[in-house]
Amino acid sequence: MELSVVIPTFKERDNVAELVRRLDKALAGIGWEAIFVDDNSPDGTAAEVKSIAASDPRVRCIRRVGRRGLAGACIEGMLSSSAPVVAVMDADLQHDETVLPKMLKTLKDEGVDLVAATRYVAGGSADSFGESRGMISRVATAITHRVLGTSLSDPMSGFFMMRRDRFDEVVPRLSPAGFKILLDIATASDGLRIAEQPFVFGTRHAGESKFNVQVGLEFIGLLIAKLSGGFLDPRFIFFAIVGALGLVIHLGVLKGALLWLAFTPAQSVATFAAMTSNFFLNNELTYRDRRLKGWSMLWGFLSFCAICSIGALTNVGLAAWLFAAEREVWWAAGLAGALMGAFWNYAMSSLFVWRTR
Ligand SMILES: Nc1nc2c(ncn2[C@@H]2O[C@H](COP(=O)(O)OP(=O)(O)OP(=O)(O)O)[C@@H](O)[C@H]2O)c(=O)[nH]1
Ligand SMILES: [Mg+2]
Repeated sequence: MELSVVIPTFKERDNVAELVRRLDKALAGIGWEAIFVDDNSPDGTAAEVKSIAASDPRVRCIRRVGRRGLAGACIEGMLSSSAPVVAVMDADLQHDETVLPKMLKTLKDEGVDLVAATRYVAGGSADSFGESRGMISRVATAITHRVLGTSLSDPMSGFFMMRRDRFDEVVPRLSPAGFKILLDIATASDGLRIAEQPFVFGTRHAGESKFNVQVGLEFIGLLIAKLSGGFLDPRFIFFAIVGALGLVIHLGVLKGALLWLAFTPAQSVATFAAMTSNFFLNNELTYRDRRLKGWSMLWGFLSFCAICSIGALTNVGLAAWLFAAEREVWWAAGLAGALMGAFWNYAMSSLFVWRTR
């Protein structure tokens, strides 16, 4: 086994067979395996991979249940490899598999640790992007260069190959949240020797793109995390973004409720509104990779409420006391109470609701 090709999938059933066919052709003469990491796609992607794997031992499927996230899926796929070299590529056939042998050769012959496939050097192209999507990609690339100063010409490509021993070294520092695993690896490791391989970005074969606003938000989270030198975890940044939104909701509801209610009940209503929106947004964004669904979501919401009620007691108590003491400056009292609650909520819900470290 020379090469494991890790392919994260979400709703890619109709691309699987074609991708395996193309890998078989492109990697003739190389000992390879394809590891599909599927987040329990509702379209039956995992079943499709397994039906191919049943007669082709080079194909494997890791089916993850109750978790979502591109970076986490790539990390798990790479961790399951025992080949000396691992590659990551998309399943939608936008990544040109015919450059894989060249990347492997560069890795072996030039003594580098990682070969990043790039659309943004001579010989590469991203013309298949539509106008607006192409613009978003170029702007994000420019911001990344300015903010992080990475040497990668295409930090967003998501198509790369690296030595597995170097991956094993860097993996404890990677974040499973987010979309941009290549950027994370390149910036998390010191002295990684990187080469680039131009490729022509193709058009999606079947299925739909997963690119959306949330992907953009996660990207911003990763940038801030990197800017802080790894001090701030992207998860904490998402929690802070949700918290800031919750604060806006809190103050808006408080202002409205004060039309009908006295301060203390109004602050309680505002707290409940912010708590509810925080739970759902955190479940979708901050803890997306461990998103609660169905009954566990209900259970999670109840325990989140229980944790938050203790936070809310201190919140309302502190705010009411400040409101009395500070001669009725409603927003300062509301803000102080909400902040107090927020710290408690983050620590406790990370531990007990979504059960992260
Ligand atoms: N396992 C897993 N794979 C994912 C997830 N989100 C996206 N993917 C896969 O990641 C790859 C890239 O996703 P795309 O939807 O093509 O997104 P993109 O390439 O950034 O955006 P486009 O340029 O619009 O195609 C595909 O193989 C997807 O199936 C996820 O949450 N979990
Ligand atoms: Mg794509």
